[in-house]
Amino acid sequence: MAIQWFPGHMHRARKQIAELMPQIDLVIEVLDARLPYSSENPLIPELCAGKATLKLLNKADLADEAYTKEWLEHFNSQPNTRAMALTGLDKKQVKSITQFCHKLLPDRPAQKKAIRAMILGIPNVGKSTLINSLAGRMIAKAGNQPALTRHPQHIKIQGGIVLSDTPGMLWPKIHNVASGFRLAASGAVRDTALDYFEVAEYAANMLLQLYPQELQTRYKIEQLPERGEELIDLIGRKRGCLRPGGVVDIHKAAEILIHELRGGKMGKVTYETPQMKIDEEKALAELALAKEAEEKAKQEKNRPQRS
Ligand SMILES: Nc1nc2c(ncn2[C@@H]2O[C@H](COP(=O)(O)OP(=O)(O)OP(=O)(O)O)[C@@H](O)[C@H]2O)c(=O)[nH]1
Ligand SMILES: [Mg+2]
Repeated sequence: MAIQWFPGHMHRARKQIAELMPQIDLVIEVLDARLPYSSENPLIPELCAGKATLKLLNKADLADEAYTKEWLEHFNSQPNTRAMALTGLDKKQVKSITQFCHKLLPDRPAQKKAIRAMILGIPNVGKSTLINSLAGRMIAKAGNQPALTRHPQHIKIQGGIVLSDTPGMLWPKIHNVASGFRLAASGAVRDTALDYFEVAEYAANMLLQLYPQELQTRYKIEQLPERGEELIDLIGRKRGCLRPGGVVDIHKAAEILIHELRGGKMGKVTYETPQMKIDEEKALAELALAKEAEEKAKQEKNRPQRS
């Protein structure tokens, strides 16, 4: 089942962001460094209409450094955009954001008027934490739970910048099924809105493909299975998640895998690479074309025949 989570408060947030946008000089889009492609909100280009954008690849402490480097090159080659990777909990790293903001708006007269920047991003990606690190005090509510911030909030920070914190936002339809699973695995979707086993199965397959050694070390497995489903079963056995009769409690095992992945227990793990983005977008475009052709053929078939 595809992942979808776009509750009422996100609809409201979308409207509020659109209303505030004319007063904004700069957009700071916070991405998750582990999934920079899937955490890019497709509503943002339309909401921001050509404003200068700073892409922050946050939670870099949890991501694979080599892939983060590749992703930064990818984003920095886009027009009117700068990207940087950081750990929002690290106040020293966060301080460099203000310099980046000034670099993106070089024509703005320095001390005259504060830069008005809006922080946007998916739920639980670390927007409020960044604001708190920048402000040097707990000013925005932050915590490990998606949809904690419910209303936009404006905060003046040092360096001539006023920041708006906004509620985390997903989008009405996540077309790429794999992206939906990565978002869910990262913690961007309320747990009540997802099937843990399906998400864990996706994550297990992803780890088998990209991080087999880390899996072997973490779960002390000599011979890895081929399929995610078998891996979850094996983790369940290793961790004693057994129901009466020796049957593995796969939901418990799935929970262990997801929590340990989110908590960085397997080391620095990136869920997707720039090459995966290219391949998946190509496959999605082909699928859309095939659907369109099928639709056309159907219409042709149903068109009344002229005699
Ligand atoms: N490991 C790690 N955790 C982080 C980082 N930044 C934030 N977090 C954690 O991520 C969780 C979510 O942080 P928030 O700042 O509340 O996220 P948010 O984007 O404001 O979330 P919503 O308001 O729910 O959309 C918290 O538990 C933070 O401590 C980071 O760079 N690295
Ligand atoms: Mg928040």
